[in-house]
Amino acid sequence: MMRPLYITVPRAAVLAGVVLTVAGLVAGCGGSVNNSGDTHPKNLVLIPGVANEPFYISMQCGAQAEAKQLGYTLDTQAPTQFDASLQTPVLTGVIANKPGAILIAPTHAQAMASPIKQAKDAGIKVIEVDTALEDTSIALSSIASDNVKGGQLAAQTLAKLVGEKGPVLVINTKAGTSTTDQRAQGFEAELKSKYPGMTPLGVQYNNNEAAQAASIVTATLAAHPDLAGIFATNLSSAEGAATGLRNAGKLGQVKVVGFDASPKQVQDLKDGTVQALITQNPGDIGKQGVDQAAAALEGKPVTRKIQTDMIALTQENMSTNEQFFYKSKC
Ligand code: T6T
Repeated sequence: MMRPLYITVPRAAVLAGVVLTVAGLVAGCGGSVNNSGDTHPKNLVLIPGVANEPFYISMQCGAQAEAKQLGYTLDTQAPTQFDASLQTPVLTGVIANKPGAILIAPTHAQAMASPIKQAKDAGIKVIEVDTALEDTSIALSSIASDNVKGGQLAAQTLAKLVGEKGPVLVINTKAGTSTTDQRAQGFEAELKSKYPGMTPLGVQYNNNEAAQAASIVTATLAAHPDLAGIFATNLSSAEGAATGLRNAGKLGQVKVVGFDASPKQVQDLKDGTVQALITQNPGDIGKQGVDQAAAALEGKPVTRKIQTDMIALTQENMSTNEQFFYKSKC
């Protein structure tokens, strides 16, 4: 049976309308849509990977404080999930408002290139915070941890914990996330070159959902009851890995090195549920992102690549490194 044409056409039109409405609403949050060709040079917008997540909240706190200090306003607009299809309409709405600069954590190294290029083409200064695009010609500056090195540090830390032997698993978030892909690469390369006694079981993806990370642990333990260690490449992977081990009654027996330091992760470290956390400095990423945006807007020199601190937190050193714990509010 032939499908009536009107179903297809209006659907496309309705969809376009929905996108415009969402963009308009998002734009509305930051003020009225700017129809002139000019940008608002004193307005900055931060677009994190996902809303309400301690890593990005800490980044926002650092960015907000610095913006205030330098005489800029900073608005934050975030997608509800870490997904390029949800981050794109948020970005489109922000572009319509023509802020002077956008600080963005691209949720996908390739899929976000074309929407972010639209910001650049609209005359908006683009600064990458944390994650980055594969195409390095779009953003003026990228501020992030050295994620390959973070993965290597995780491998060294896990090697000590497991006595340099046994099967080890990597739980990653979503393929195409520049940061966590680099952490997994750094980890695997370090194992290969320095720890022949440790057997990599490969990388599994949790779609940035802690519950999926917990299921991965359950399934891996069923196939490999001798699992020695887990490298969890970010907050959701590490929180979920701890839950999976708790459910399986394997806490302490399987060692976990996680990335990030959310309040739950810090509690898991205190309790001995996980043994180490490679923490980043998201507040500094936000602060330096604002500094670079301001420099670009004021015609001052901009630094293309800036690397921020990371440390391996353990039960022994955590009390003297509380400044590395992530925040739930500013
Ligand atoms: O690990 C951080 C961030 O660096 C990464 O790019 C995505 O995940 C986090 O936001 C933690 O959830």
